[in-house]
Amino acid sequence: MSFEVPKIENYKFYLDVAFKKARTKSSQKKIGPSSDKLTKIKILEFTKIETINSVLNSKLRNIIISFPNFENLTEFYTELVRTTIDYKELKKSLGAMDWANKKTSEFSRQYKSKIRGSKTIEDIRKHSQQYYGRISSVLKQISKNLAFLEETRKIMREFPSIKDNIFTVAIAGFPNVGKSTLLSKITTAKPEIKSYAFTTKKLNMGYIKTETRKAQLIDTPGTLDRFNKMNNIEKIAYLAIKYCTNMIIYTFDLTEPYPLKDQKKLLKKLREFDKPIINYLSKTDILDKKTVSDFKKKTKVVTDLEELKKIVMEEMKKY
Ligand SMILES: Nc1nc2c(ncn2[C@@H]2O[C@H](COP(=O)(O)OP(=O)(O)OP(=O)(O)O)[C@@H](O)[C@H]2O)c(=O)[nH]1
Ligand SMILES: [Mg+2]
Repeated sequence: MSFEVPKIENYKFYLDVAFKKARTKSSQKKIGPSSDKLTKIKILEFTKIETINSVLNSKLRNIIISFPNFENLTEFYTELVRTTIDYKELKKSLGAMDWANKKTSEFSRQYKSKIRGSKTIEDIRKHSQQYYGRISSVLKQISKNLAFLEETRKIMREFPSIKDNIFTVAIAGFPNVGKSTLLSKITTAKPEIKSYAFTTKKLNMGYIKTETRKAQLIDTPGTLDRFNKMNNIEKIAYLAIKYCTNMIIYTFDLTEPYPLKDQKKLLKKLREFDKPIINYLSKTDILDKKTVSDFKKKTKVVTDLEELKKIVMEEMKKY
């Protein structure tokens, strides 16, 4: 399932493209020398109308078909669509594209017929002007729908592509604790790593492979203890953990300004998902040995990456 939709422009853009192409086409049109002036102008106006109609039809149709069909989605994607997208408005907006498409064709037919019956050049000009006005007004009427579809496209662009039916592990924890670094160390993924918090703005995916099996790892951004106040990316991470993961790696960081108390609170929250959790302690290379050993006495935590991978693989065998 792909949620990649090409950029949706504003209505003026589509009018511009259509009118420009109409001018080019009509200037290239070859007309027999025997035609009188009235016939010649009619042929040119026909060419323009047909071009405008065909450009707009194809642009509007492409918008409609570029949006994925939201039926038969997995539970995760169904929830994702439901929580991040105004589905009713989306249907309405796609319906508006269809309406504009039909209106454009209708006016094109109607004005070609008027021009065909015109007796004077002035009449042709008058009908052409009216046609352009009508078409512009149709497109203007779907301006808000185009803007809504573009907003929706941007939201869907953030949807992760999480594979179904594969053992999946989420890496969770406070900002800046080293989640993406961990993903980059135990998989071949190359996520963005920065010294400041909130670096990860989309879910990063990575894979651990054995000869016969594959585990999917999701590096998540942000914290997860405030569903009602979450931004879209946090919601996506929350739903991914809820619906797609079989296991969680919780990253503790003792070098961080985030108090250990808060880090533990978040861990407790994650237990509500009722999935196996392994605790991983990051940045042990810059912690003094005593801090690490004291922490290990109180909390069951892994510091070695090979051991961490082994635990993941063992859990995968149960899956
Ligand atoms: N010394 C040391 N630095 C680390 C380790 N893990 C992460 N860091 C550093 O900590 C900073 C944050 O690392 P990230 O991996 O981006 O942290 P994150 O949890 O993904 O951060 P967000 O995506 O913002 O939530 C970077 O400067 C990393 O280089 C580690 O094991 N040792
Ligand atoms: Mg990160």
